[in-house]
Amino acid sequence: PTLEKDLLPLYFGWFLAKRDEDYLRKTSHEFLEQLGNLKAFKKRLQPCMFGSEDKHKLDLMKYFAKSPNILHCTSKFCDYGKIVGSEEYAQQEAVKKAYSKGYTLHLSALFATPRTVGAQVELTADQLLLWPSDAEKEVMPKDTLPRGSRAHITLGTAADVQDVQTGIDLLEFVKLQQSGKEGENLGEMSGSVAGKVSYYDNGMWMLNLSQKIEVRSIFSGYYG
Ligand code: ACK
Repeated sequence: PTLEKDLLPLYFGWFLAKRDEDYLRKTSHEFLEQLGNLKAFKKRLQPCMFGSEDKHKLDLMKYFAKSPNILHCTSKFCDYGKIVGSEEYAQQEAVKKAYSKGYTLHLSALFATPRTVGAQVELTADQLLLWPSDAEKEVMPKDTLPRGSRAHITLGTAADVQDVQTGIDLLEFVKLQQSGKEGENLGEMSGSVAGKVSYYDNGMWMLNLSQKIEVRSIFSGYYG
């Protein structure tokens, strides 16, 4: 029997190798711990923001209650083919060729908002070939943001927030940066999360890593 059509996954993306996934989860915890302990962070907490009813009991790890089972960077969300353009995406030569191949992802920043915590992924030219041309427009139709600006790894979300929000939050940072707002420089982090911390209002924090984190990944589809 011949299959008429390939099965389409829930999404295509880069899936982190186990050891690098473990390392990134640890790094994420370190980021949240240092952020929670930052004087400037506590000072700028709005009532109830980040579950801060009691400033002395603030626990960001608890606040970001959910974390994806498999850390990944989504390239194309297909919803098993229900999303328009999924079939076309899957049929692209570049996508077929890349399937099951190894890629190194470069993480340039970690960020936290009252909704999500994530890593910013800087896609290489090779990786951009697998990036849908409408990914940014989908979220911000009125803006022209650089291709690949939405590329991210979701590290955690607040209790009632969906994973898709992480890329939307990242685009909010990028949009502010594009309009010349660099954020308020409010200190530094050290160790595995060394870098400068910037604040962008409304509880939006970004750590620009002084050294990019590199993680190994496999480009594939998730069918679960
Ligand atoms: O963290 P993420 O990129 O956000 O990884 C998950 C993955 O697909 C499985 O749910 C992402 N996702 C969910 N809905 C959408 C959507 N409408 N557009 C783009 N990505 C999505 C989610």
